[in-house]
Amino acid sequence: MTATVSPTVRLTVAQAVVRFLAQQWTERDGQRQKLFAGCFGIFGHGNVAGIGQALLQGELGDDSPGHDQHLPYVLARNEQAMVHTAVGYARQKDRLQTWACTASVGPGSTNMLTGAALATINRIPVLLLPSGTFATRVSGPVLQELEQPYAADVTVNDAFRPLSAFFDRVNRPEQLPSALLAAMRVLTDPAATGAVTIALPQDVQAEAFDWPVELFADRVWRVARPLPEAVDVADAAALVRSAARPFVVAGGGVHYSGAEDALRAFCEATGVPVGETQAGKGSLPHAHPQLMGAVGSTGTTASNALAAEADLVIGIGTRWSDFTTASRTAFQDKGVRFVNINVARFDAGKQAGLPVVADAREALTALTDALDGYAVDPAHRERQAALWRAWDEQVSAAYDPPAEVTSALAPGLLTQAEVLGVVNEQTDPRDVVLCAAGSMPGDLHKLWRVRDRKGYHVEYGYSCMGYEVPASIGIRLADPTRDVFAMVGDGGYLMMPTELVTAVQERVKVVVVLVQNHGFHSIGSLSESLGSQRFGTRYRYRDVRSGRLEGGPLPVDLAANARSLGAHVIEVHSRAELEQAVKEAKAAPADGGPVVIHVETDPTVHSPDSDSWWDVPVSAESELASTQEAYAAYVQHKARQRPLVGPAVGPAVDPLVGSEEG
Ligand SMILES: Cc1ncc(C[n+]2csc(CCOP(=O)(O)OP(=O)(O)O)c2C)c(N)n1
Ligand SMILES: [Mg+2]
Repeated sequence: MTATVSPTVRLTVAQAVVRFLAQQWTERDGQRQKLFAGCFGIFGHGNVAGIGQALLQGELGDDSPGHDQHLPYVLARNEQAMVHTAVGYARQKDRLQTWACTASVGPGSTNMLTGAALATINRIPVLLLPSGTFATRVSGPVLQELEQPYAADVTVNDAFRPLSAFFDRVNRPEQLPSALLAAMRVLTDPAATGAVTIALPQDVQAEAFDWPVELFADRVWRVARPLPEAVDVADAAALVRSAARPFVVAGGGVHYSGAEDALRAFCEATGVPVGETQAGKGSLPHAHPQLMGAVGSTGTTASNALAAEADLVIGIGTRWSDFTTASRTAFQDKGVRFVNINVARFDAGKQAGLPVVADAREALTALTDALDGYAVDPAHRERQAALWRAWDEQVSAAYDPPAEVTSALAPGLLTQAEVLGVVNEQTDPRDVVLCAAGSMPGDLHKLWRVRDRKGYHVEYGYSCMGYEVPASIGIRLADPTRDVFAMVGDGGYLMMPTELVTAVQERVKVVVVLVQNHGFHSIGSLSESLGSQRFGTRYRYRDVRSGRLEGGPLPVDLAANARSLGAHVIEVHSRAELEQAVKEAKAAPADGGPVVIHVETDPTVHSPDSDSWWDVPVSAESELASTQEAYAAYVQHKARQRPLVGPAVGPAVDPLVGSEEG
């Protein structure tokens, strides 16, 4: 017998990484797409030679019409930002496609840490390739090497471990195939996905090796739709049938699974109303009779009234953040139980709920079937309609404030809700609104009328200032048929305006609505409510006499800043000018690069809300009367917090007396 030798190809580790990534596909519902649209990067020592050379070789060697034999390279301006861009892209693609991100040794790599945390918390797949110092250590300590006296093998890249859904470091070429395969498994696993990190020491990247040719064959990763267990569906259906006031909380999992139609069918058949988390907003279109809008701390009066009285809550694809539960005060029925439909067992087990571990679309379809013939009381539907009408009227009034509000504004200023209203009404239903931090995410959650399943993108897992501009580029790259409107506060803008330059370079049309209010409206209000008197939250000169940050406004011109970075800037000073600016932005050329609309708002006009709560601890001891008063209010709110640990299945236990009901 002659031994068969499998053919090999000689490549560097970096060339092997690039060639492998270019051959990965995902498949769901019979549709195939490339897993990686390309690679974002900023070069320095660590990746300029290894990964950089491999990307160049791919780009120069590729003459195929679709450019799909290599990874297209896009130069970003900040490593944190390029991860945000990749996240924006992957979320818009329902997690079926993403980007790789390459960074240089040291600060280039650690700049990606915030992006890694954001991706993992939001369960969004991104591949991070931080570069490392020498595996051989012969030339060490290298420029930018951490060099810890207590452990010679620790590098700054170890900081990615707690932030990543999967981490590996390739110190030998032989380790690469298993690292790559494990990385793809995690990226394409809907329950495990997040930031996936493969640290690549700079000498290893450039090292040559004979790889089995089959490593680079096209590889398809089927994104699973796990089916629910029949007993779980039966138990969930029994819980719904026994409930008088069931309520759905729709999370991001509804979108990622493409379960919107299944949710609509469930709601229409049963009459169960729906509250939405930030990631789940748009699960039902605006004006659907069962849509009660945002739930939780930034919720609508309609959703929060129904949440408070619900005796059964069905969470779908939600991780139950404190904003969703109003820090465990949203659900006040003493026997409330939870059913959690979630592809991740980790999230399905929260609130001591009945875990239905499954794809959201599959589980909803099975539950709708199991509930055949069931519907809520007609009076419950009427109550939903009345609650929604009352809230929606408040939204209309906030979108178009009455003269007594507008006449009190200083000339040239608008209210924030008015800005959101104008953008909502002047954009197309398919356009995407985007935000992450400040006071706008809460207002958008409550007020924005979503008309398309992919029309709303607020990153509120990490709520990271600076996400907006880079993520808007990712969304636009993912779907050039939609205009993207990034709503950015002045604080958020100042954190990461730099990617406007990347948008210019790539001729990517994004519209940034820069809402200038000279500081942190959000944290200012929070500070005031906690007794801290807006301390340190306004952008002001330090006053020479008091030594405090309470002098005049700073002579900062963010419109000029955006212009200097290459954006087309429109400055507006009235509602009519804003309407015109949105029209102009929409009419701007599709490949004309970024448009920035600069608008000033009055941060003292608040949007309507539902008197919900968010738990932020107040100083228990203070010399300030404002803090003492806030602490007294805090203690009262704390008393409304519920443990939410009652078992979902079995007789209800009255937590107040500990006796069984009925
Ligand atoms: C990177 C980062 N740092 C700090 C915070 C805490 N934070 C949340 S909102 C906010 C202020 C945002 O200011 P701006 O963007 O102007 O929005 P506004 O509050 O004025 O609406 C801060 C500092 C954060 N979310 N992200
Ligand atoms: Mg601000």
